[in-house]
Amino acid sequence: MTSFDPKPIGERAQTMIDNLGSISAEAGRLTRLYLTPEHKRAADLVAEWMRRAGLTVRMDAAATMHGFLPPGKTGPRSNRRLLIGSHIDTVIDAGRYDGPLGVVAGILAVEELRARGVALPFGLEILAFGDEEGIRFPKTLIGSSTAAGTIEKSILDMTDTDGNTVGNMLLKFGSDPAAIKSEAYRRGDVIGYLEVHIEQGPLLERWNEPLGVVLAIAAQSRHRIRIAGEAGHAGTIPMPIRHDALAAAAEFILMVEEVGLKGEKDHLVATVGEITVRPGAVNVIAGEAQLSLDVRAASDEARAQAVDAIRLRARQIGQRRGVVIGVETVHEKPVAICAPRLRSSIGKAISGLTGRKPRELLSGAGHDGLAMAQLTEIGMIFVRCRAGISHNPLEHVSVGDLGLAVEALTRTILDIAGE
Ligand code: HGY
Ligand code: MN
Ligand code: MN
Repeated sequence: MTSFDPKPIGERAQTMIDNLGSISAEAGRLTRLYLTPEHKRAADLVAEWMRRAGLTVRMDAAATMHGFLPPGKTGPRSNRRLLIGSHIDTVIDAGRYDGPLGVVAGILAVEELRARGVALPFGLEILAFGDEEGIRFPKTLIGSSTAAGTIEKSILDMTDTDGNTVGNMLLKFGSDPAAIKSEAYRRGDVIGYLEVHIEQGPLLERWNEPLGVVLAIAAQSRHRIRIAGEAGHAGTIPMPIRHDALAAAAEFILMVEEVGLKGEKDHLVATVGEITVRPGAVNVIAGEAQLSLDVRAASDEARAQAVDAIRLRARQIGQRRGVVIGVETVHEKPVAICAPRLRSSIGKAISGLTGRKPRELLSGAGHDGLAMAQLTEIGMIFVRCRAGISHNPLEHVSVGDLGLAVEALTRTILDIAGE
C-alpha cells in the first residue's frame, strides 16, 4: 500500500463540486434539470474545466459535454478510447455530489495523469451527461442512451409538464436534435466506460470503507399510472356508489408498497413518488389521478414479476371501485453487470490505497452506466457518503474520500493502460 495524501486533490474536487452546487434554478436549494438555463451554466463551467485540463471540448446533439484527450502514444489501442462520465443534472432539492462527483473526478484524473507525464496508449473521453435523473421529461438517461446508440428519435417529441418538447428544448439549448441518432459511439471504438459515484446508501460507511467496487446496477423501470373515476359533489354522493379516483390511488399506493415489501430477497423496491389529482378541490370527489411508479430489482425477472403483480392488482382495484387504472411503461433498463476486468482494475486501485481487499456491492440506484452497458463494458467506483443520504441537501462526502476517489480512478485508468 503506497502512502497517498488525498487532501490536496480532495480539496480541489470539493471546490469544483461546490461551484457546480451553486448553479441552481432556485435560491436556497439545488435543482438543475435537463436543458434549463442552469444546466447550460453548469455545462459551460464543466467545458471550461475540461479545456483547462487540456481536453478538446464539444457538446453533442443530446447536450452532453465531451472532453477528449488523444492517446499519448501509438499502438494497437490508440484508435480507441476509454469513456469516463456521470451526470450534471440533479433531482429537486438535491445533494451536490450525486453526478457532479463523477465528472469532476474524471477531469481531475486527466490532470493527474498529465501532471505525472503519463502517455496513455488509448484516448480518454470525459462525458458530462445532462439527463440522468429524468425529472423534467418522463424518459431518463437521454444523454447516455444517445452515446450508447439506444435512443429513439421519438424522444424528441416527449414533453415536460409545460408542454415543451425535448426537441425544441435541445434547439433552444444550442444543440442539434436532428443529429441525435448519429452521436452513437461505435462499439469497436470504445475500450469501456468508468463512472465514479456516491453510493447513495449506508454500506460503505457501515463497513468503514471509503470506496467500493460496484458489482451491478439494478434493473429499473418507470411507469405512468392514470386513474379515471367520476368527479362528484362531496356532499351529496353516497359513499357506496362513488368512483373516487383519489381513494383508488391511495389503495394503489399501499398495494405497491405491499408488493415491494414482499421482494426483499431480490432487492425489490417499488415507489410512487408523484401524484396529481383533478379537479383537486376540497368539496369535489376526485375524478382523475395520475401517479408515477418506479420499480427496481437485482434481476430483470424479479422486476418484471413485480410489475405484472402490480398490473393485476391494479385491475382488481379498478373493477371493485368502478374506476379505470392504466399502467403505461415509459422507461425500462435491464440489469447492468459490471465487467470483471474493470472490477479487477478498480479493485486493485482501491486495495493499493486502503491496503485491504475491496468491498463489492450492488447499486440499487440507477446510473448512466445502465445505458452505457448497452454499448460497452462498464465499471463503477462507489464513494462513501455520510449516513447513505442522497437526493437530499444533507448529502455529504469527506474531502479525504473525494481525494481517494480521484486517485482510485487515476490508478484504475493506469491499470487498464497496463502502466
Ligand atoms: O433514480 C435513480 O436511481 C437515479 O438517482 N437517477
Ligand atoms: Mn446519480
Ligand atoms: Mn440521482
